[in-house]
Amino acid sequence: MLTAAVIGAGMAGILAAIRLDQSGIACDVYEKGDSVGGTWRENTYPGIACDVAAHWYTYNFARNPEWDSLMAKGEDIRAYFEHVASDFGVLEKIRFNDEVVLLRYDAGRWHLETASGHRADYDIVIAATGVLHHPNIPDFAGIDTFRGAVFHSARWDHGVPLDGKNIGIIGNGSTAAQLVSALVEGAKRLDLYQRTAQWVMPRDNIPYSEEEKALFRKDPAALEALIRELRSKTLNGYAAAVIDVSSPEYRALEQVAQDNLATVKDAALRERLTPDYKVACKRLVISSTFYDAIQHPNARLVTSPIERIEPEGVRTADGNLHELDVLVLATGFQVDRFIRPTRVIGPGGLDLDDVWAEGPLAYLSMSVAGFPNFFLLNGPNSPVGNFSLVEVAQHQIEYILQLVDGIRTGHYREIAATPEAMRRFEEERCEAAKKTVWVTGCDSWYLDKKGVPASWTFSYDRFVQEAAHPRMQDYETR
Ligand code: N01
Repeated sequence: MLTAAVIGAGMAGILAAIRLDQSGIACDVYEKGDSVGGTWRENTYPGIACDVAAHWYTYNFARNPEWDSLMAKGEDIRAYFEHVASDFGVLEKIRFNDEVVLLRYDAGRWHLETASGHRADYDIVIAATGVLHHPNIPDFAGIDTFRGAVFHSARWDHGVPLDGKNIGIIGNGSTAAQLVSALVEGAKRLDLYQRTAQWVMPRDNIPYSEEEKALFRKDPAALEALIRELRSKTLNGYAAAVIDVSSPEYRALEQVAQDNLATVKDAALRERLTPDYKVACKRLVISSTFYDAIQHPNARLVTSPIERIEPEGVRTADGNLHELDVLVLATGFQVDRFIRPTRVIGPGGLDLDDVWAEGPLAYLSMSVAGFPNFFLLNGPNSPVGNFSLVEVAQHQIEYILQLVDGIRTGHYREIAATPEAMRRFEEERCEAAKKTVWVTGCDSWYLDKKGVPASWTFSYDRFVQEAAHPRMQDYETR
């Protein structure tokens, strides 16, 4: 029986474990944390929710008729993944609290080592380590001198009281927008330190009635019809818009964001909230509450650049000291890490860190030339954006299982993308990037060091088509 190691027990790792098991491949899952859920375990900040429709953000073999509203709370999503992992027998396969530090390909197998010294060999490795995983903690001068509590949004300290406190939030991405909405009411004062204004799309979080939930329980076809509708609305609107700024879909998207901004009553505040780049160049903030929250009497938008952190609070370039009790770094993530810092050494000592020295690449986001039987879920250049990464991972695991099937049936022992396929994919991807909104004059986590979008730059349909069946001529087998 073939054996596989899955790295990470978040949404994609749970999926991989289930599908490997169903395909007759024995697998162990390695998880450095103490529970499943990945990003939904790590991000527990007040107000956390998924701005992708909850029903679409589920595995197609484990739908959940119980969602309370269009977009689910973080804790409910985490509970969903915990349930699925338990129901499908994944929990027993997981080695918790042990980080994989080394993967070395030797004599046709992957040798794995963990931080605790555990060792094991596998035929196949699937990296399901997530994208938004390693917090980006900017090096603010004086941050160590701050007398209050300071933490990153993905490392929330629930022991720190917030009610009646002066709270500062640095950054104004999707995380900060949710935080501001959740905290402004209870805070004495809430400062939002904005370096670059964001476009905000309104989306009401419509609740599902008990009747609707009863219907979804009784009639899975009705639930599937709803998911098809949610999916096509996003794919025909947002996903089509961002890859072509001259499209009618893009103009429609632009209009909604501009109309939303126009609802900010105070002209001076509106001016400061107005981005100087195109709608959706950065990932859209989806929120029907953010503009109200930032206009709340407790809220202050601070746009003077941060000069340093002092014991009492934040000193900005205009000379003002903003006294704070709590400082939250909603400053995003290092998005080019993927499986790293785990060392991955392929045949002949090829080091993944060297191959990715200029930035992470993978053929169709799943296979790296020179690294046989090593696959990634939601890897480099994978589709990201305001749509379901669960669905993306599902397409990818089915593709990977097709590649693995050739090993299982003895057609070959090893498989990896050819260097030529990787090169061609990357060239086409960079060419397609030129038409996307992400390169129209803003900085964002979508762009790599060279300013090229690190994500899937083609249509979502193309992703679905490419992921349907491997083109075997793009693979080297032995
Ligand atoms: O992080 P971000 P995020 N000084 O990278 C600022 C997903 N997500 O955690 O724009 C001052 O978007 C930075 O400023 P600037 C979603 O995919 C999903 O909010 O670079 N400011 C920016 O404002 C999202 O896109 C949900 O000028 C600094 C902010 O920090 C992704 O996570 C909810 C700074 C970082 O914004 C990341 O979102 C939440 C510095 N030195 C998140 N460094 C869903 O609902 C950085 N900033 C699915």
